[in-house]
Amino acid sequence: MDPRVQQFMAMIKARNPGENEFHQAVQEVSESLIPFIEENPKYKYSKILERIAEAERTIIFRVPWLDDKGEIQINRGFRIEMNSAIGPYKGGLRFHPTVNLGILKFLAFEQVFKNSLTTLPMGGGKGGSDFDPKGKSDNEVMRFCQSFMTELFRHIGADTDVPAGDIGVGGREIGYLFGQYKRLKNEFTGVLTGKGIEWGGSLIRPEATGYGATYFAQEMLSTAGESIKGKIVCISGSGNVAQYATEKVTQLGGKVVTSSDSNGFIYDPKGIDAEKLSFIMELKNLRRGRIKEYAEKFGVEYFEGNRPWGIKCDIAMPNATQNEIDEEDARTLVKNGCICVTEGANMPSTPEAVEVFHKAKILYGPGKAANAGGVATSGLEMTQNSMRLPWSREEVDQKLQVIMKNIHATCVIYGKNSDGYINYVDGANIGGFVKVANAMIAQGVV
Ligand code: NDP
Ligand code: 2IT
Repeated sequence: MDPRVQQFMAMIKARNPGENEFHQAVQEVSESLIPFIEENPKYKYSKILERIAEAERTIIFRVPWLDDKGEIQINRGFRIEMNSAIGPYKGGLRFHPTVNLGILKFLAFEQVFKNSLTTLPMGGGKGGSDFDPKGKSDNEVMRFCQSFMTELFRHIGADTDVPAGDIGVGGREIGYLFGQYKRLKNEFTGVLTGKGIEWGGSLIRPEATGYGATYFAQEMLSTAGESIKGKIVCISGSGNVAQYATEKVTQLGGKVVTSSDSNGFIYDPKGIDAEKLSFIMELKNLRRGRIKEYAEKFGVEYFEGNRPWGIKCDIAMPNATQNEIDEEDARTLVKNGCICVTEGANMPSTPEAVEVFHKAKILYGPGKAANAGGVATSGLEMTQNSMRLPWSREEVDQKLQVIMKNIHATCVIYGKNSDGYINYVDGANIGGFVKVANAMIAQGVV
């Protein structure tokens, strides 16, 4: 490891003990940025890297609620307000039993660079709770969301901090959170994104992360004279991002052969077409069941406790969670002829897996670039809310496509090596950094 990175990481680890995912995210970014900062000393003297790795504000709170049996339950709520140099804090809320401070800090840190890449005026933040929505009734989820917002509301606002969804937080949860915010503040504002279409939401926001990751894959493939048409695609996850990635890949002529949840994956060699996808949407979004049911319904194989990366594919789209592709999975993908990895999830590949992709010189689009379409469309929702005017589906989709093209172009500017290989990790990290860093310098020591 570069001794300068080693020294910086020793400081980060000492200040943030035990937060492994946060260390992982900061190390990846510092490996790209430290050489760049050496060449641009104004960032060094202003200690931008040291400042950017320290949250502006961290809020941790108790979330008590009553379950259906009348028993008191206690969860922990968080909001990490990471950086507001270029706009109000912006980023999702995750409700999952694995949520802790280190995971939300890694997500908030990534969000700063991702939001900058979108070109829209959004700072970075992330929040959530260790609450597990699985197996809870709608009423329990509502009472939890109301209690969560009863504390969070005093820290957020349309010009301060604008949360949205992430794992375990979809349209239902955003509805309950928004209702409680409005009641407490007596204000109807764009304080959350991912809202219902009848009450301030943007068309295409539910689709945007999965669509955007597919558009990004398209851009990467075009640099190699390739396209999605006719390609076999392995997708992990079966939630919001996975569903709409499956839809867009299929529309563009690719064949998605896998879908998964935390219990296992299904392999459908004929491809998950529109009809089968609507079964997944109903299964996951309404009945809240397990992906295993797909195998029973359509007579395909189900692999309990496994991830889909052993299935031969041209394109891999990890759309579930962090560190879901390890070194061995990456080797298997490359050995099986995979030419492109586009990350709908945040940090789904371990550092060792990323090294395998880079050594094999395949197209590798890291989450902060590839999945930025979701937050970009949240930014478009904020614009529509401020104007109090809705845009059509086509208009938003068009803007999303332009934004994904621009993010790709930024990655090429900052990530192209002398041999022509595009290192999208360096491209996204440096491309996302410059605007935030310049804004921080302009705003003084704050
Ligand atoms: P959802 O909650 O809608 O879906 C998550 C999916 O991933 C489910 O299939 C879930 O399975 C699976 N999953 C979650 N945790 C694990 C785990 N520990 N191991 C294996 N599988 C797991 O979330 P989203 O689709 O919104 O988010 C997916 C990823 O995309 C996350 O990394 C998120 O941060 C990222 N992302 C989301 C954006 C958005 O707009 N929603 C924007 C940008 C990135 P199960 O049902 O069994 O839990
Ligand atoms: O990781 C992400 O970018 C999100 N979960 C979406 C954030 C947002 O504010 O739309």
